[in-house]
Amino acid sequence: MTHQVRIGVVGAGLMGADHVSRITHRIVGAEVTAIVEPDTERGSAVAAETGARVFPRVEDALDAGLVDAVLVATPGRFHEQVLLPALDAGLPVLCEKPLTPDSASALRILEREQQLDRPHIQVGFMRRFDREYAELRELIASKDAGELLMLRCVHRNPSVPDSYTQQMLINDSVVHEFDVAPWLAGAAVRSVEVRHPRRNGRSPRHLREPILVLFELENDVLVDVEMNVSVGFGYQVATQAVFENGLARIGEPRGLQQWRDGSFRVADHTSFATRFADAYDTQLQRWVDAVRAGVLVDGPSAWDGYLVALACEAGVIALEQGDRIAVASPDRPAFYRT
Ligand code: ISE
Repeated sequence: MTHQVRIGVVGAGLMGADHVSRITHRIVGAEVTAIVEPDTERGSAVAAETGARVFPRVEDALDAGLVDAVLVATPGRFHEQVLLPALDAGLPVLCEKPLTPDSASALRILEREQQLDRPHIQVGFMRRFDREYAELRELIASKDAGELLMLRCVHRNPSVPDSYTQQMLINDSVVHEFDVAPWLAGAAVRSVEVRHPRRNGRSPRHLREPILVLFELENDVLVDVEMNVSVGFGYQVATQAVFENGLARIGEPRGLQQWRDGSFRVADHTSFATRFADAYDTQLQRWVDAVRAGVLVDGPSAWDGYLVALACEAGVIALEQGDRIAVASPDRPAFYRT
């Protein structure tokens, strides 16, 4: 493709607007030509900086012949109704996580995608594009520190909106660890268990959190995730990897350091938008480059999204029942092996 990739962004909420701005100001080789948003006033406000046309339905944007690729940034429950027409039109898609909210709908997407000549969907698990995560993955694969034994993860949000439900601890938040830990360690999830420490008095009344999620991978690596969404003080996503011959840590605060008034302070993030800003940029640039090169996907595929959906379903059962729940992670079909 010699011209700019013409991207249709579906959903003009927080993530959609952020991606529009990223494509317009920081990414090369692409432009936003269509915004799909049922709230046309909101769509027009986001379109203002781009000159993109606003459509209420994805089908209308596709019929207008204005897009070469689709970026899906609606809430997950609307993904299937966008992904299917985009696949029918044979267009590459970058779909914000999750692929879809459950494994049955994810499977429908896989079936439709496999009617095409190659994978067309990339799922927006942006952590895979964070430099430190990539370095840790290389360290694990190199075995320089011996075999990986454990991944000890913290995932802390300052607060969550009232619309955030108990199941979202798994489906909206731990969903990231269900993608990134298998990617780091090179093995799928085998089982999930959820434990509850003392409840945080700061938590919204309808949430029982923090939670401790323990999951085993098929290569016996054990992963623990402190999922904690009412910490107040900041946004932290950090991992300690325990090896046979050493430790590695990523995600430590790296902001401005100050020694003052008898104390030491390091500036830290308060939102995933800044913590993963570089990762979001890299993810989008690499996807655009892949689309221009005709490769279409350079990152987690719809198959990865399906495996995550299976792990999340087990995670929600574990959250509700307290037992260790087995996850049957099927083998990757040839279509998804690159
Ligand atoms: C949010 O939707 C995200 O994807 C963030 O990365 C995560 O940290 C947060 O817990 C989610 O609610």
